[in-house]
Amino acid sequence: MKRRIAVVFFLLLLIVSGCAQQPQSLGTNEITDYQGQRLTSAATLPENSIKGPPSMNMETYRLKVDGLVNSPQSYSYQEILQNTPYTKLIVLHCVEGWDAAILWEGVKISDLIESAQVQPQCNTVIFHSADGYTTSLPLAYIRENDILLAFKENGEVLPNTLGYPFIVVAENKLGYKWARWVTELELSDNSEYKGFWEQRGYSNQADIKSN
Ligand SMILES: Nc1nc2c(c(=O)[nH]1)N[C@H]1C(S)=C(S)[C@@H](COP(=O)(O)O)O[C@H]1N2
Ligand SMILES: [Mo]
Repeated sequence: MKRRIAVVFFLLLLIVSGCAQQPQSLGTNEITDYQGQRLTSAATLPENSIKGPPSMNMETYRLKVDGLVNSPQSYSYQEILQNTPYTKLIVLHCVEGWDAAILWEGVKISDLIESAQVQPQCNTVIFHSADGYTTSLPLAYIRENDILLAFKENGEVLPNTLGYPFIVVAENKLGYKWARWVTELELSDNSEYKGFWEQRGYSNQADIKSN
């Protein structure tokens, strides 16, 4: 009987301690694990952009959707964020040999371009960035894989080094397809278009081998 009381007492103690107020984090909101997988902290990534991270003026920032469209668009940062957000855990692989598992949050690129009324002959999206960098991806790949334009990584607003305000999450493609500091989505019918690294000999396909 005594033992029974002790057990009940112990259980009550567990419940009460479980209800005790948990301390609130005032520091970072960075997510470090997702569904059992360890995430890579952006702070640990090498920064290897062609000219170093550009400083972005968000007062004047616009994301343009143009090229072969009937209704060219020019969106502010806030307008982009009004689209439905999605999250995905996707690994970024750089040709330099490192990779990073990051939980991305962003909007579907297909949602952004449809309102511009894409002309039927389009097969390619060319990405232009604030540092002069360019790269491209097939339009069908973007539509079929729900490719995101991310504004958050691991729960936090993209840091400048990772492309603030926006990075293309080109899943299953090598890092040089992940345009950062994106300022323009140009719809094109040139499937042979070659961006900065592609002109210098890297594969335009850029598929990652394994995984
Ligand atoms: N605008 C822009 N985007 C860019 C680059 C760049 O130089 N400029 N580098 C690419 C490369 S090679 C990689 S691996 C990824 C991630 O680069 P990071 O290692 O500097 O984070 O960004 C890609 N996007
Ligand atoms: Mo890279």
